[in-house]
Amino acid sequence: MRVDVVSIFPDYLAPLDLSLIGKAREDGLLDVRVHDLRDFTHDRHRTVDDTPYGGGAGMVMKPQPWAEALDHVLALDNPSGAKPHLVVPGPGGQPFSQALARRLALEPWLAFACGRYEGIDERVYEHARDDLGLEVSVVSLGDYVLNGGEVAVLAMVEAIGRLVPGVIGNAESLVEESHEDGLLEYPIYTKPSSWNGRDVPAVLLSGNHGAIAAWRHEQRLARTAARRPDLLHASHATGPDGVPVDITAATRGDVPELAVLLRACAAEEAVATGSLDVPALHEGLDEVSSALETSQTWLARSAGRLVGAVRTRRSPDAGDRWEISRLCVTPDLDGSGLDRQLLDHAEDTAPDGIRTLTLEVGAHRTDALKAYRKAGYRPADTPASRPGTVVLAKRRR
Ligand code: 6GU
Repeated sequence: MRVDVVSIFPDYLAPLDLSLIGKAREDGLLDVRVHDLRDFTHDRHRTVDDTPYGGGAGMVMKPQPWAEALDHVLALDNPSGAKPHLVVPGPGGQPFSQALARRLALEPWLAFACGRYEGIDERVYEHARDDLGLEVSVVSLGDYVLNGGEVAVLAMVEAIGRLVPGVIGNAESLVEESHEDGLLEYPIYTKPSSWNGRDVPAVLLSGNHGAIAAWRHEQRLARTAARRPDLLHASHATGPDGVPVDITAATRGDVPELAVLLRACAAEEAVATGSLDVPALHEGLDEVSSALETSQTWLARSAGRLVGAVRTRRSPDAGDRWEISRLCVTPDLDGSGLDRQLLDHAEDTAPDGIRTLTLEVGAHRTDALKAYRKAGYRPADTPASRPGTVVLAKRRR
């Protein structure tokens, strides 16, 4: 992976030479290049900032040095043939997460633009998107304010870099870690078994691997409940076949994976009905992406893998009706209860004022019809949108 960082404090990024990331650079797995923004100024004072139009506190980074710096980065030799994904760290961005790190780790080339002061002139973002054709993401480490993006870049490059194949020798150590599956890590111990009057939990010395795994899972749940209750969805306690499932809102980066999942479910339905008149079958990347604007899509992930999805929206015809659609689960989790979890989630996220929940389902899908009946759905008098399907409805408590 190629990484370019532009900053007015290039020395700040010196730690990228150390430890695992430094080793990955030596091994040729990461090609990290740091650039000084001031090299792209032309005045004696190497000025990169100026006062804000409209007034207000602080200074704003000028567009011209940034445009030249980006041109310079784009003109550098570039074996992948791709354009960089431009990441701008800032407290006003989307939250950085393990999921985002995983997506960014798939990019052949990342460029980081470290802002200072109050930030960068907005036209730099527009120029990068519209004129240079770059994907631009503003990304925040969390809800607090740093003086500049450099520390954030150190954190992000470390989190992303370690996911690049080969950077971490033991790929297994990447799996059972805090945040990979939405639970915090269990407590760990090493020798001696008794230290300062404190003993290692006996189960860990028992040699009973089943008991150890069960204890560790309990510890993960307890710890997550105590420290990060926001991460705990009901589904963790009741996950299908003991697989913890995390349900989160889909974002644009999820679209390619989501489109594949929806196609798979649609194909199954097409085969079952012998008809290609299944709307989801004809949804490509663009349709799945634009549906994110007009509806909510929820994704179920288990250990990072996309295993299910459901779409919800307020009915455009009747404002008190909540439409649930595209409920889809991977074949290996069929019958695991995940579909019911997704349905519950779709219902739980309906806003106040919703009186009726509706679903449209193929009339031949007897198993699904039975499951929806069990969940409280009954045939509705609303007309179906296509032949061979029925609309089911449920009154909201
Ligand atoms: Cl990425 N940048 C700055 N300047 N402040 C932050 C941040 C980033 N994330 C949280 N606070």
